[in-house]
This record gives sequence, structure tokens and C-alpha cells, in this order.
Amino acid sequence: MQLTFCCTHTAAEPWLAGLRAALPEAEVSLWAPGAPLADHAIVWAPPQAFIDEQTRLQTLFNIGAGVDGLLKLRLPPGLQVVRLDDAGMAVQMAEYVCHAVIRHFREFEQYDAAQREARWAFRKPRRREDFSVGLLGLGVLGSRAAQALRAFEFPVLGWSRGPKALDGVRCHHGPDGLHDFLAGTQVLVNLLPLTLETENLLNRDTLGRLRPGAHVINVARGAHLVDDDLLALLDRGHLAGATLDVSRTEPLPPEHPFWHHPRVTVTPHTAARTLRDESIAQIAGKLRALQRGEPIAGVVDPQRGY
Ligand code: NDP
Ligand code: OXD
Repeated sequence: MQLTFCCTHTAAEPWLAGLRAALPEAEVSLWAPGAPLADHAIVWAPPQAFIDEQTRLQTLFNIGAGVDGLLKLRLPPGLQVVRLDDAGMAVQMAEYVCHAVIRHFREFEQYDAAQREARWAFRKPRRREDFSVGLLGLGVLGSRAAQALRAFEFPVLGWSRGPKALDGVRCHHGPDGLHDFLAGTQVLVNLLPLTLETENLLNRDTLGRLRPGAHVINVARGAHLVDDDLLALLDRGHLAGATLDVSRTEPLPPEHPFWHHPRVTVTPHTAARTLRDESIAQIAGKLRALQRGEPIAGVVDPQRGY
């Protein structure tokens, strides 16, 4: 079995060493233009030239959960795309989401401000039952975040494409379920894949339907959010704050108003990082399953876009 590695913005050597150790039966090499043809590839943001040259590939293993970038390339029909499912990302995402929700709920920003003024100032406890958290996307990451939020006894709502049943979560689905979901949400967490259907979904209309004083946490993709609509709703007071891990252009340009907005928190696309050892173990397990002719998880449906 020939494996090729083509991941931009990634130090290749530790991945190559890990893949060789996990799959001693495979020949693993770093792709360069003109390289021999491989059977399977491990990729992140490969150039179109890689796809055009590697005409024997059966599978592209994406070393991330989101495949929106990969699906923008011209891929030959029949080339299977497999994403990471969890591989250590779900618990990181649950940490990030719970931290952001609890920071708003317990008003830690106000305590930080009080400390800067040496002020010993209590804030009135908020009612947990009023602080409902709505998760857009109840997949691998969304369902793990829902479970973690339930452990803190927040009311949790979720929205997915098809119907779902998750313990303790008020589940909505499809376009018809969106308005009720939004109307019941105090903190909106976006964990949708970026597809034709979900692009620009967080806009003036949808965000305007959230409860007054709502917070928005975007941990999925920047192109889900219409930046100017978020800013207008923050400045009008309908939204109380936003935590943004992703942006339309990454890195977020220095002149972007999100950097200095008093009610926006920006982090550098770090909510759930790809973990090398866990990812290699998952990819090796899937390659072996494919060789045995067994089904694997995380196969992307190009029609749905995730
Ligand atoms: P999954 O594919 O497991 O879950 C996607 C969820 O979104 C599913 O519940 C799906 O519904 C729902 N969904 C998709 N399209 C629609 C739609 N049109 N309407 C309603 N619901 C929809 O993905 P993951 O949970 O693994 O990852 C989610 C995203 O998180 C990734 O695509 C990526 O963009 C982002 N991400 C961000 C990271 C970061 O560090 N900021 C790190 C990793 C991922 P259904 O269940 O019915 O199919
Ligand atoms: C991913 C990401 O999709 O890092 O895995 O955003």
C-alpha cells in the first residue's frame, strides 16, 4: 500500500514518522510534484495540482473535521473523502464551549473589570433555567458539547438536518424547526459544517430571532456568519456578546472591527486542534478496516457537503 502525505501549514516529519510506525506494511512518502502515484492520501488544504496528478487515489483522509475547503477542489468522482471524527477534538470543543458559556453566565468579564478598579462587587446570580444554550449542529462535536453543558444543568436545545434524540436535549431539525430553536435560545453555539445550505446562516434575520441579550459563539466556520449583521445587532443591544474562534479570512485581518469590539472575544481557530497521535491511530484503523472490506465512519457525502 502506497500512502502520500500532502498537508499545507503542517510540519510533515513527525506525521511521516508516526504513520510509518502505525502502518509498517505501508510505504509512506511526502508528496512533491511528479511523485509516484499512491493509493491513499493524508491531506490538509492540498493544491489542485496534487489531485490532478495523483490519479490512482482511492481515499483522501482529511486531518480535520471540516471538509469545506477540500470539497472546493475538483475531485474525481469515486474518490472517497474521509474526515476525522472526534480523534480527541470533541472533548476540546466541549471545554471551549463550556468555558465560553460559563464566562457569560457567571459574568467573569464584569469581575475582571471590577478587579482592574480594585472593586469588591458581587453580581446577582442569574437563573440557570433562563440561560438556554442552543447548538446548531448535533454531530460528533455538537452532541459532545451538549452532553458537557447538560452536566452543568443548562437547558440545552439542538438543531440538526434530520431528526435526532439526545438525552436531555430539546431537539429541532430542518428549516421548519429553526425558528422555534432560535426563539428559545439565549446562547447560540454554531457547530455546523460549512455547506451551500449553511453559509451565511448567522445573519440579521436569524440572530435577530434570538432572545434579547443573547450571546453568539461561533466555533465552526467564519463564512457561516455575516460579520456586519452581528456588529449591528451588538451595537443595537439586541446581542450582549460574541465569542468567535473562526473568521471569514484567517488570520483575522488587523483592521477588522472584531479585534477591538468591547463585547467580542476573538481566538485564533483553536477551539479543537487536530491531535497528531490520535489522528494517526484513527486513520491507520480506518485503512485497515478498508482493506478488510469493512465500512468506516466519517465518510463524506459530497452531495450534502459534509
Ligand atoms: P458532523 O458532520 O459530525 O456534524 C454536523 C452536524 O450539523 C450534524 O448534526 C448535521 O445534521 C448538522 N447539519 C449539517 N447541515 C445542516 C443543515 N443544512 N441544517 C441543519 N443541520 C445541519 O460534524 P462535526 O461535529 O465533527 O464538526 C462540525 C464542524 O465543526 C466542522 O464541519 C468544522 O467546520 C467545525 N470545526 C471547528 C473546529 C475549530 O477548532 N473551530 C475544529 C473542528 C471542527 P445531521 O445530524 O442531521 O446530519
Ligand atoms: C477542523 C478544523 O475542521 O480544525 O478540524 O476546523
